[in-house]
Amino acid sequence: MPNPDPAATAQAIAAQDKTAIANALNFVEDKRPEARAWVVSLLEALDKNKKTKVAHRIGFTGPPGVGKSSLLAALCKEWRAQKNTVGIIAVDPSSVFSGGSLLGDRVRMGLDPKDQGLFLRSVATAGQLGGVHETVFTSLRVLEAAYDIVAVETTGVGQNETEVSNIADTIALVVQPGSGDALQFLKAGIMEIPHVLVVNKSDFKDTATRSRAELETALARAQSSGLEQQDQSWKIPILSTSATQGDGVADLVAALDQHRVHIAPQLAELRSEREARYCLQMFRNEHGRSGLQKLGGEIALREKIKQALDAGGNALSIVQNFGAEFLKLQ
Ligand SMILES: Nc1nc2c(ncn2[C@@H]2O[C@H](COP(=O)(O)OP(=O)(O)O)[C@@H](O)[C@H]2O)c(=O)[nH]1
Ligand SMILES: [Mg+2]
Repeated sequence: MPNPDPAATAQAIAAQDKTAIANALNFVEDKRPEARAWVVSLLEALDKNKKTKVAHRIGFTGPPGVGKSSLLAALCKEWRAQKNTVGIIAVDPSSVFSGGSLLGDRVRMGLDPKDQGLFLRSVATAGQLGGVHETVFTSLRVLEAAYDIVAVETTGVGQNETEVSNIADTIALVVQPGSGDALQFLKAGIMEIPHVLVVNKSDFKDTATRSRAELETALARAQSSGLEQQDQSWKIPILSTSATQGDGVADLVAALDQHRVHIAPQLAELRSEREARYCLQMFRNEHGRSGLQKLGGEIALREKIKQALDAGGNALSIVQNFGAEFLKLQ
């Protein structure tokens, strides 16, 4: 079967055609060179008919089992009630969105599988987080051509958070009561990354209150001991939610929205900065330190990437082009 026409696919995506969107995501996840070339054409076509409304890119991260998927399902209901359309990618093999019980899960979570304004996709990690994240950003680019809010769920601590911070405008870190997660996060030095902290399972009343207090202390201590917070003018809120009972979900929606409004004046700048970091990281994943050195070192390459981005190039083709340049020098 011939590949679909990228321009026609771009239009179908903008019209929220779920078959076209799913198809495009299949191409994005396909590592073969011809698939990549098709995706580059698609991204160019998507860039040509940009929406006037810029989508909010949100990352949800945290250990497995804390309720990220459940929380996203609850958020979806709230967002849809507010007439926002939503596209979600869960990078998590155990996600409630995944597997054969997909439909059943959605119904159980109270999400309408026929809802035109809601798209859920899960990506199996297969132990290859770095690899998955390479495609997630491109997948988000596809989804944001169709929807108002695009969210990605990732599991884990450390590396994943750093990676997701190159992709999303707003990062929510989700923890659960009684696990001591908050303190671990501080030790791992990743407290600088999230913009919103969520203690889910607030229905575990006492431990939830204790965890929240623990998190508040930990955050205050980290901030006073000079731990870098990327954006000093943003006060990181700590929210308690119960995904299963719906408590605090509206407040979380409001907090995420407040962060979107807060960053709006610098959004273009923040995104281009992050996109350059993301390109650099993809290049490093593929070609290692020797690749970086061959192309003049990290700082020089980042500058070249920025120029290519400013000239309107998309991340995928930029990384490909520098990859080709490096291979020629081999
Ligand atoms: N009691 C309670 N259980 C929850 C809550 N949120 C999620 N769970 C349960 O926690 C388990 C893991 O949830 P899931 O959303 O898959 O977590 P994820 O791995 O972070 O995506 C499931 O059994 C959920 O039903 C909550 O707010 N309260
Ligand atoms: Mg999950």
